[in-house]
Amino acid sequence: MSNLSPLQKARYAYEPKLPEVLRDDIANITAALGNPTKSVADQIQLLDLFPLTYGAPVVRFTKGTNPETGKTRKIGVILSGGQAPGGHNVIAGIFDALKKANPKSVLYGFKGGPSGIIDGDFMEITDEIMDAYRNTGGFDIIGSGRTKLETEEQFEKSLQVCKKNDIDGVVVIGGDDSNTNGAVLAEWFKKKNSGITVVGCPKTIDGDLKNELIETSFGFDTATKTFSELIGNIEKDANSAKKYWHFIKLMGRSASHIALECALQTQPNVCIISEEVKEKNMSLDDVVEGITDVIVARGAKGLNFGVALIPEGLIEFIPEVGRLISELNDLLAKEAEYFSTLKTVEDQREWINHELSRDSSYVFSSLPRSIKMQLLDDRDPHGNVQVSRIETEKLLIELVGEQLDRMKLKGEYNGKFSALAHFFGYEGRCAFPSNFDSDYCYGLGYSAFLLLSAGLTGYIANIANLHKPANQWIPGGIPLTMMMNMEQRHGERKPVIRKALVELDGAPFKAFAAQREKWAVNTDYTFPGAIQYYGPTEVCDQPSKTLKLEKGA
Ligand code: FBP
Repeated sequence: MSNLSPLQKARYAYEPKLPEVLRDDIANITAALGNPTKSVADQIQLLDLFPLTYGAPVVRFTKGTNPETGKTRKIGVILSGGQAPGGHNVIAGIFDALKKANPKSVLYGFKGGPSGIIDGDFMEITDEIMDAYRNTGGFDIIGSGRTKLETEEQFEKSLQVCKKNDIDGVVVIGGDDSNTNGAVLAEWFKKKNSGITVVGCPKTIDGDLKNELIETSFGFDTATKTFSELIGNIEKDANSAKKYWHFIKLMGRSASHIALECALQTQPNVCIISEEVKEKNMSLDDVVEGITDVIVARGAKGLNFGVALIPEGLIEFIPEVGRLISELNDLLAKEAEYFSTLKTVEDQREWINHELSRDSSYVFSSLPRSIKMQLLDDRDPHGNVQVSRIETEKLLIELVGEQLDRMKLKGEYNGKFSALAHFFGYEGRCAFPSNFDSDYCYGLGYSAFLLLSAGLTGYIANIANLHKPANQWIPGGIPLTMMMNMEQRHGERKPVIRKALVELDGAPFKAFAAQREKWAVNTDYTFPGAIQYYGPTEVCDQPSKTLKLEKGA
């Protein structure tokens, strides 16, 4: 192929590093079962909803034999939700483990996300196809999608597709919502005595699919390294030109893990952490004032430039806006049909204002027109506001600018303020996976196969000890129900995997909080540079700062 870059060719040849136990002959690995588990909350409701898969034990792979490993199998894999670097390596891990266990076994890829299993749209992944995607970014091998598997009709169709094609195992590579889908599908397949098992893999650049057992979701490492490279470059530019404030919104949905990790890597002047905004009950005015104070303090030192990181979910965490969004979510879910009959934006806004509570109606009216429109945009299939489409960075530039103008009039500020808005998200989702993500994902794929071959269902593949070199990693599986609780979605209580938000008493936030005042007024930028794939291990194989701090490494 002539359109291959030299790096792409080199990455094809990269051999991901596996945990020690997975390096053995696949026939010599078995699943050791731990104690029964329970969900993080709402145990009674969840037991009721998942009577067949609830409470299964945690699994660890060890030396031993599993007579089922060598069975001829047909496995189907789904890539679900937003792209995250390393997805192709999860598939490569499943593929290699499956073929090592039995070369006659077949791996199918469901095309375009969960809709592929419902519609029976799939392709066989051959050696040739697999080799063209190893260690590369993107989900283009089979495509991805955001269809939510939630109706009995969809489950039944998926079951028929698997039965018709003798598929005995399904791997769902996705985030919290997609793995919730996986758990529901596993329960359904079991209820139907189908013998078809389902396991998940923790994917999302957002880093919010983690808990005390899942140390990180794949893709977070590469995406944050990519964003940090860009932020570092912008910091260099800001410090060279000394004339712009750069407001950079970073993907991550509700959680601020990405913003926090990038702040730890680049030491910007401002980084807002949504979880802190909520905890301190800060209003939009408070957030604006906090940023303005830094601009004024720097201006007083003649530093009329800077870099501010804004997590994309911030708007939801400002308590008054959060309440507004939650009312809007319920309203738009319950009255979707009526809302769709309102043809003009003015009609929509008038009706919304009328239906909202008095406080939310006031907040809604006070927002700029563009933000109002973005808040009324379609929800994603899981009922979430699409925060990537809300231009919070521009809103903050506008509000900070107005505040500085008022201060100028009163003679309280005489510096300059010229701001540029950026949004980094899509830039990082399909980068070549870092060595960490390449290795981690390959191990996850391997583990997913081993869970299926042990006959386990309703699990998520897991690797622990990730702050150590790959040979010391500990692979296994966690029952999905263990991570679940009940939440309000589309106006109803639904079982979902609990999102991990930034913990304000966690080591990463504490490390940031201890230094941010210094970073605000000084110009202490650090320049992580581009991800390195070849070279010394301390340059190429390091996990994220968040992971290291969380593990006390
Ligand atoms: P997942 O939760 O599916 O991993 O997606 C992550 C994400 O990149 C978010 O950070 C972002 O808000 C969203 O996807 C954007 O969605 P879309 O790709 O549909 O624009």
